[in-house]
Amino acid sequence: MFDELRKKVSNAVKGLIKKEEKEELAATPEEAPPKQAESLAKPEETHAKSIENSSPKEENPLELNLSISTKIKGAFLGEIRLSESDIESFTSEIETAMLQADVSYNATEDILVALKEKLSAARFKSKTIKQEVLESVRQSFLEILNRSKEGVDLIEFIKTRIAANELPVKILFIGPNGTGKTTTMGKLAAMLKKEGISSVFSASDTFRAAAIEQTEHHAKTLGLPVIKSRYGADPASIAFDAIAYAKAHSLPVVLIDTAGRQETNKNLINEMLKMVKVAAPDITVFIGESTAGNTLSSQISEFSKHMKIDGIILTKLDCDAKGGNALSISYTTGIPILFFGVGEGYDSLRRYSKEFVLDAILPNN
Ligand SMILES: Nc1nc2c(ncn2[C@@H]2O[C@H](COP(=O)(O)OP(=O)(O)OP(=O)(O)O)[C@@H](O)[C@H]2O)c(=O)[nH]1
Ligand SMILES: [Mg+2]
Repeated sequence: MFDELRKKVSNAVKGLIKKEEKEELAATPEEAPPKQAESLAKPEETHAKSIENSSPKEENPLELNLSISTKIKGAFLGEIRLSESDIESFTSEIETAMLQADVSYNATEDILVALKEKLSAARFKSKTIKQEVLESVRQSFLEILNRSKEGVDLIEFIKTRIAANELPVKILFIGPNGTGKTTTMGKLAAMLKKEGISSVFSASDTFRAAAIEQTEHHAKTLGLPVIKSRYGADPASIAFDAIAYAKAHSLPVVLIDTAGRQETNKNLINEMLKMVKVAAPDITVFIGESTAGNTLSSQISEFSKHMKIDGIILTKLDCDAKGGNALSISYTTGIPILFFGVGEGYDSLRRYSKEFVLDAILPNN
């Protein structure tokens, strides 16, 4: 996940630094004779090649024309201030990388404004410029993540409700077809179980073939109860029964599966609204697959026109080399990400955190 974006950010920084180093060496022949310059440049090139993973195109991604004043100041003061053209070239490389990685246009533009400001104001030390530039990129990305609403900590929320004896907590899983709703419901049940919290499943997808059996399978594997009916039955009435079961058996959580639906299908959206009315979920989670790219935010926005969505779980991040959605989806939709799905197993649900996203996107050296 995030591999493409990380590689491109890494290339952009390396391109900037490589050029910077060459220019600096050229400007101080007495301090850095040509032979030494060559031997200094080589390890960097070799290192860059090995990281850039063999694509000849990516070996020298940036051709920056550092201004003469940049290199002279850098050479004499040991301090580098990037010229406007340096910054323009570098940020346009970052911009392309972000857009290609499915980061939304608005988020990209806002990140670039922040980044340009930071780079213009900064005085970099020659020896640590790479780390310092990367830190500027990290801070700019962080500012975008900070603008998103904080999501509820689901586990803490449930624990608080248990302590207050306001039960059961009802969690509804919605989203388009095949995004991972049922699987994620199973993963969440497993995570809760590890915390000592039991759930009951509501097999409210009565539409797709084998959907009920899929939920039953999770229930059996995890040793949890499932409330089900026949195919074609009213999904809302199954949710109603599951809630009654939870109350009768003092189970703190009801996990309600739903059939996949497109936001354009009026009948299915109406069916969903009935479910929301009957079950009155405490938390409605939109399950979206990261691989859906830029269509994901419009799907979420369309769904949220009909019902309140409390959080997003972004699945299949393990299958998505781009991963840019993780950076911008909350920014674009205004709805926080709660978890990432990073595989098919029960243990492949990761809690969202800004650090998790930044560490995954940015090269660490
Ligand atoms: N690699 C990977 N696969 C996932 C992830 N989450 C779900 N899947 C797989 O995606 C496929 C669809 O998952 P489901 O849970 O059936 O999706 P759904 O949204 O319930 O599908 P419908 O009920 O048909 O709308 C299954 O093969 C899952 O194993 C994930 O995070 N990573
Ligand atoms: Mg399903």
